[in-house]
Amino acid sequence: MFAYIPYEYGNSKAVMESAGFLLAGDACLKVSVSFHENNNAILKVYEHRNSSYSKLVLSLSQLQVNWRTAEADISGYAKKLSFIAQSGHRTGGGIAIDDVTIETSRCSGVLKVSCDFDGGTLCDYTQASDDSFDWTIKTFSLHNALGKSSLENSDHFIEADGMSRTPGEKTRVFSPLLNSSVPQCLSFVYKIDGPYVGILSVCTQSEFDGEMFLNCNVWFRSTSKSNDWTIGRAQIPPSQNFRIGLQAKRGTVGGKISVDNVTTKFGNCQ
Ligand SMILES: [Ca+2]
Ligand SMILES: [Ca+2]
Repeated sequence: MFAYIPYEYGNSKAVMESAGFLLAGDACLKVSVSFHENNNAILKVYEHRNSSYSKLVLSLSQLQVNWRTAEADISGYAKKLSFIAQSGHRTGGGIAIDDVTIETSRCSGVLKVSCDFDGGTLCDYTQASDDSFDWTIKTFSLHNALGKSSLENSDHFIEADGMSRTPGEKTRVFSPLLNSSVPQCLSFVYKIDGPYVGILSVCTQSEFDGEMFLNCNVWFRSTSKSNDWTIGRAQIPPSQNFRIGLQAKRGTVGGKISVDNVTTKFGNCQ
């Protein structure tokens, strides 16, 4: 299904309503979404509980051509969903959706961990503010993507540039809150420009008794194979109300640490 935004339809919307349904309890909506050539378009999903009460459950606005599965918690009182494609003030392009499912358990949040950064977005990751610099989204040049099949269609990645930083300075991005009763394997590709440039770590951050605990020993490396793109896999233990973080720490030499194609799956890393 594709909501196309024609030339004359700025600031307008297309609404699609589901059939009515009854849920036995809280549920999880999953929908595949792809944005085409319009960085003002927004997809919103509302749950309707009765004729006078509806609630926004999902809002996506990132320009991302690659299909991505989004998920949203739905209350057990929901009886209908509506999908609203808003054009914003720019015209042209549109929003495509596919594979709409409702699963009868709360969302795990795990889907929000996967991000390929393509289209220049951090997906659902956010920059930490208690660190000393930020990851930046960079565009691939054809040259550095060549010969790396896992990066063939990649147009963006994230980079921690330590050139103008001092040793020990750190930058982190964090996933949204996750709940997982089973282990998961986080996989990604990474590149560390040379020895002593720094350390890339996978962290978990959780709240306990009102205090935040950060553990960046989940996985860490100070080199990548031939200083080039290398596959990394980090085993994430089951936990409640936690975030996954990617941290780069500047070493004694200025250089860049890069990450792309972050995905996750349930189970142990092979
Ligand atoms: Ca930061
Ligand atoms: Ca990418």
